[in-house]
Amino acid sequence: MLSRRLLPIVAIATAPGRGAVGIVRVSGAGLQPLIRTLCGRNLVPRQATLLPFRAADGGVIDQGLALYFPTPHSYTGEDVLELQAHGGPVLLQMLLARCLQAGSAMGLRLAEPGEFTQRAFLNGKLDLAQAEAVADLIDASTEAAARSAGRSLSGVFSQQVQGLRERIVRLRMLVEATLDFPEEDIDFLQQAGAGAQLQGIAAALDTLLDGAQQGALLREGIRVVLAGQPNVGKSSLLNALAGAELAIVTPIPGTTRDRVSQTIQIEGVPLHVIDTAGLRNQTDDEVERIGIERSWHSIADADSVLFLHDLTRRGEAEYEIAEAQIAARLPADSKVLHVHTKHDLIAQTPADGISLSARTGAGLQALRQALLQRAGWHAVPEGLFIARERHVQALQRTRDHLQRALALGDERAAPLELLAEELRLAHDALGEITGQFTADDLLGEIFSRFCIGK
Ligand SMILES: Nc1nc2c(ncn2[C@@H]2O[C@H](COP(=O)(O)OP(=O)(O)OP(=O)(O)O)[C@@H](O)[C@H]2O)c(=O)[nH]1
Ligand SMILES: [Mg+2]
Repeated sequence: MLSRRLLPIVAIATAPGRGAVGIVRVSGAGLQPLIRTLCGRNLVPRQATLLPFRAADGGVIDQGLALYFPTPHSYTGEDVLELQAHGGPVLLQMLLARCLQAGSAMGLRLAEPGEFTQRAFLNGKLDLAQAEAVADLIDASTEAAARSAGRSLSGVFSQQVQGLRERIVRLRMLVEATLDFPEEDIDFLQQAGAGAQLQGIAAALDTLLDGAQQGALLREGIRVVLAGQPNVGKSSLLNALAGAELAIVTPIPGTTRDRVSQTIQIEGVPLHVIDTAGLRNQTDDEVERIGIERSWHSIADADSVLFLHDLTRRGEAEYEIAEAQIAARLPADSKVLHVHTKHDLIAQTPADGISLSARTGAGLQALRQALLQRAGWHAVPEGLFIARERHVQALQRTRDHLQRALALGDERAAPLELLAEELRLAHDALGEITGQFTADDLLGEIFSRFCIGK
């Protein structure tokens, strides 16, 4: 189902900046005339040819490799031309401009972000979850995320979604056949094992949802905010977790003003740690006041808030009052993890929360594990795939419809139409993941987040 009416597109496919090689990529229908203009000859499909890239006046812009992938055996499914030149930004802009000029008669234009991959999707080269995995592979911030994006791209996730959809289709056919022939009754469904099938599907969906939640964690990571009074050791903890001197540490309360953030990883899960200005009510310093305001914004956005308490100041009246004031303003308990700092100075610790020392590193490992556990991460099963929040939500909706279908199955008097409808909705929700049932505006949003040239 090649969409012939799409005009050809062109973009620089390599990252901006200087490099050994830079690639300009063209995709569209009927690229041969353009190839003859740019390369001065026809190209043998899928064979690298060293040749000069010609300017309009016949001069040579650069010498490099040209590659031609005729439809349908290309990334996009259309004709694709790749010009591999030297990786200079000015040179690549010249080559791009030359392509646009040579292709103007055929309507060649600059590609939008993600447009090559969007065409691959439209031409059935990739499904939507695989197309998203392309972007996730490029954006992966840890090795584990990159590996699982690779697995999603190769179709591991899509196949599981597809397998479940097929099982739901078979069940729907059974239910709808019963609807069409009212003389068949519910007993017919029972004899055909519909209930057991539905239970099997629901169980498989739960496993897939769990995998997708893990995959989404790998992709999105966890936002952790370090919060507490001035001088409790927030910046020291950030530095200890990151293993680098990122934030300034001094004995002066109110050292940190701006947010300092760093992405580290625990077992491959990206952890976005944000150090904030110490929270206090009174300050004459305008900069610190703004910093504190930002701290509260960061806290509101966090997945997890580490509320740091200074063991050396426990019991001081003024300190305890301020602690209570902060506690009252923090979000729901489930988000907050209590951390007692400077354990190297004070051996005795409260029973709740985690005690640690940024100075010696004691307790850091327990903190890392607690963060992973709170985020719902469990031991990495082999064959993990990357997933997005969008996928998790679609799977949750599928699960809701399946649960409702199960409940209807238990009620003998429930109308079959309702069961059929829940199964249809479950089927559609699954189809959103791979793109069978996806609104155009959602597609636009997904692809617009890609980089140009992909
Ligand atoms: N002994 C000991 N001292 C620590 C530890 N963590 C922090 N400190 C000291 O406590 C003081 C304050 O540390 P910071 O990390 O700057 O505290 P902060 O919470 O970022 O402070 P503000 O940025 O002012 O809000 C510094 O003198 C640190 O050296 C620790 O684990 N053990
Ligand atoms: Mg600080």
